[in-house]
Amino acid sequence: MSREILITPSIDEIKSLMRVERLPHIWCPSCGIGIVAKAYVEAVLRSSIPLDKHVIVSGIGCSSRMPGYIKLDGYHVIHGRAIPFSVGLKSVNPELEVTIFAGDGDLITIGGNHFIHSIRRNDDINVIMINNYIYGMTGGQYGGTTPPGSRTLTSPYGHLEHNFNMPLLAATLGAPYVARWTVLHYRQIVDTLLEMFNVDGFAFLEVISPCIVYTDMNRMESIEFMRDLRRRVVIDNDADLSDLSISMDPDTRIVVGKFVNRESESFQTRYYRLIKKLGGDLDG
Ligand SMILES: Cc1ncc(C[n+]2csc(CCOP(=O)(O)OP(=O)(O)O)c2C)c(N)n1
Repeated sequence: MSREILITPSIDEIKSLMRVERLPHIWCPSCGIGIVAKAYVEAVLRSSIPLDKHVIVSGIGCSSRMPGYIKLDGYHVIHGRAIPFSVGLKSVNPELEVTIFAGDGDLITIGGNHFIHSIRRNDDINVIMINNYIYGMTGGQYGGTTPPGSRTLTSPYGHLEHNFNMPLLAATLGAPYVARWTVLHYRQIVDTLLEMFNVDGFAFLEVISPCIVYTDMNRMESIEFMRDLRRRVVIDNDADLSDLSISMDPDTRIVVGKFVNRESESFQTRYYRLIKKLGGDLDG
């Protein structure tokens, strides 16, 4: 049972968990990643889990620079491979609360195969996917979440492919916890993370975030992207998941909320029960 602290941490408490000596950070002005960083730090400080049990894992990309700025044990591994690394970490250290920060390119484009199999197994990890619709760090190539019609470095005349509807994909594969917010929803992100820490299984959060590379190529200012988000966003926890695709069409809604929260025993819980039944010594 969770015993979260209800009081918002002070700025000094937040700073105590940031590697302030590494500032300035690499994120561009108007990037949304820092908002998610602060929300995560707040959730960690308010969680009932000791700081030395929280671990951050990331692959490669702007979003994946997160472990460099947060004063917790962190691992910056190879591109697209944050999930298998985390599964190993969690499987041999089941007391850890492992959270992945990934870009959409890292998680579902280069790393898509790991995503589907980890949800199938129901690994006990938290996955935050910061969706800026492109591979940001390398200059804006399209990936699995790029909305059709978007201009990117590799689709200068408009992207011809469809994008993944991530909450639908995660829920269909069986993830016990699935949510989507935007960087406009700081409070909801904190609240969702606190719930994710208590899930025994794959907890997935998509956060839609502006990227200056993407907005430039689509001939808008990042602030317009944010205004567009604010205008189009609808909170609907009971939404029909097939209705959650993200489109460039300004007349369509972008649905956010907590869509799935159900019990489903994780692989690690099943694994340790088996070890116990076999009389195994976890250290041997
Ligand atoms: C195996 C491999 N392929 C390609 C790259 C080059 N690369 C570095 S960062 C990056 C893009 C990351 O994009 P995303 O995961 O969406 O994160 P963002 O930068 O947008 O936050 C790519 C393709 C790499 N480092 N390793």
